[in-house]
Amino acid sequence: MKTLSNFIGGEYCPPISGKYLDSFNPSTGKVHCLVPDSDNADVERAVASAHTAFAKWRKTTRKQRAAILNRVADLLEERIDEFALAESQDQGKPLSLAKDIEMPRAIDNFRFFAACLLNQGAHAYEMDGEGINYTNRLPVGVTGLISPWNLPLYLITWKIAPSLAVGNTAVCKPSELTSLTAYMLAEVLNEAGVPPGVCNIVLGTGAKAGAALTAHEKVPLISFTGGTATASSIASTAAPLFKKVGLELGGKNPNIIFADADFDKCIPTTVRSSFQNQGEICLCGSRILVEESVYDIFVERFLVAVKDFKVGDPLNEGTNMGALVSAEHLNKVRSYIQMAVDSGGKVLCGGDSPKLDGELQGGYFLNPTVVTGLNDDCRVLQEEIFGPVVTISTFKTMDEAIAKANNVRYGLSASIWTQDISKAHRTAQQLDTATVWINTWMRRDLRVPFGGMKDSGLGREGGEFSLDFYSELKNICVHF
Ligand code: TXE
Repeated sequence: MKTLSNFIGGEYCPPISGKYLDSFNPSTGKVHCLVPDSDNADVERAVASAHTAFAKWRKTTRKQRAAILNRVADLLEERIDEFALAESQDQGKPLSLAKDIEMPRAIDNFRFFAACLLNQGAHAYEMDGEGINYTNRLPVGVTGLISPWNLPLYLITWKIAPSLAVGNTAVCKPSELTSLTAYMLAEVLNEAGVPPGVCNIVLGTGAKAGAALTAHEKVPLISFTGGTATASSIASTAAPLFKKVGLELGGKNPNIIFADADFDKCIPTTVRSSFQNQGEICLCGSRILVEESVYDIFVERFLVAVKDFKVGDPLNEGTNMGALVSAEHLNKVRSYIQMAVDSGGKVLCGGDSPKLDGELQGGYFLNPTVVTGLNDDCRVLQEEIFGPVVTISTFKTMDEAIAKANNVRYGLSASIWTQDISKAHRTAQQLDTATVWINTWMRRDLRVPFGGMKDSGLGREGGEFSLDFYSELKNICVHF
């Protein structure tokens, strides 16, 4: 069993209190590493280290910073198998998903923001021959980066790369449930030449380490990805301190399937958008809305495809879905299935756990679950379940589909399936979500604005939007 430590000032250090938390392998239910239960004192040390390092790091050239970020990417790539295995064992996700999609995306985060940095220009505003304004991006200082457990390395690197690129230093607080790959990243950062103190990692709970970081007066920016309730508490701490805050939160994303959809493409993608990573992705399409005239055929074909989506040992090549992240989360997801039954819903498949052998019997597995027959205002269709549970309901017209899609407090993403291009655009324009995919799902381009409307978040990140968020814009006006 591994005992993890914090990473402060370029060194691994145990929590000052000497206390640790158990971290479980979700596919066996056994403790597989001990995570520091860091508190105020550790955060204080990390912020002090980041603060000292900022003075030098902010003065490095863009070329120097880009070279270091690219080196991080290269070293991660060399160790991709090791990182993918650790991520799978720590989070429960299929090894193939970690290796083929998430680790490459984590690596891309570093390469992408290194390139962004080298390519960025400055805006200038001429004043009719009288003078000119030009606008600089300055680093903000020590950034607090708080990330969740569903895509651990991918989401923490999505924050570290742009923050460091701009010239900030960072104190990262990964989820206490999945700290292993962030801990391993520390070694890569050192080896790549990230100077001591530029990127610190404090492990522990949100209530202690996360809250201390959020409240710290020397941390002027907080980037948070996680649940809406936590975000509300972070926002209320940060607002009176006038911190910059970026919040990427949950979703209750609709998949709108019109009668003319190309089912050969729509069905497999909708199965993935429902159940990839055990449904533990904020972008999962958890509400499937199908045009009434094709409802029966859609459900029939969807169920056939879901039966082929294999749940089991995350380390097996052919596994599509692994274990949920924790026993507590599994219970939460099960409680929504029970709620669906109690509310008169019909469970068409799933709802139970697969029968697995050996050590896997202790894992937090759940079969992909499809529910129909619920009203739109039922909590199962309103709240983020964040597990392998989708509902299917019907609509008759485009307006009804849009009204149903928008009838939730969330506004993260949506998918639309139709071969009628103008209907697709008209629908997309009217959806209250920050991202709309047409005839696809989760096709990411790191340049585009990413974030959420309504209760799905505040602000946008990605490309130039990240560079803006992680910096202060300064305008300089020159009179001719
Ligand atoms: O996340 P939390 P939880 C949703 C999903 C899930 C629900 C709750 O619906 O079921 O949120 O998940 C840290 N101050 N998403 O409770 O608590 C915490 O330690 C500062 C959607 O596990 O939001 C972790 O590092 N930090 C989502 C991070 O916040 C605090 C991904 C996220 O944990 C803190 C995950 C505090 N007071 C869950 N309390 C997405 N958008 O993808 C906790 N943290």
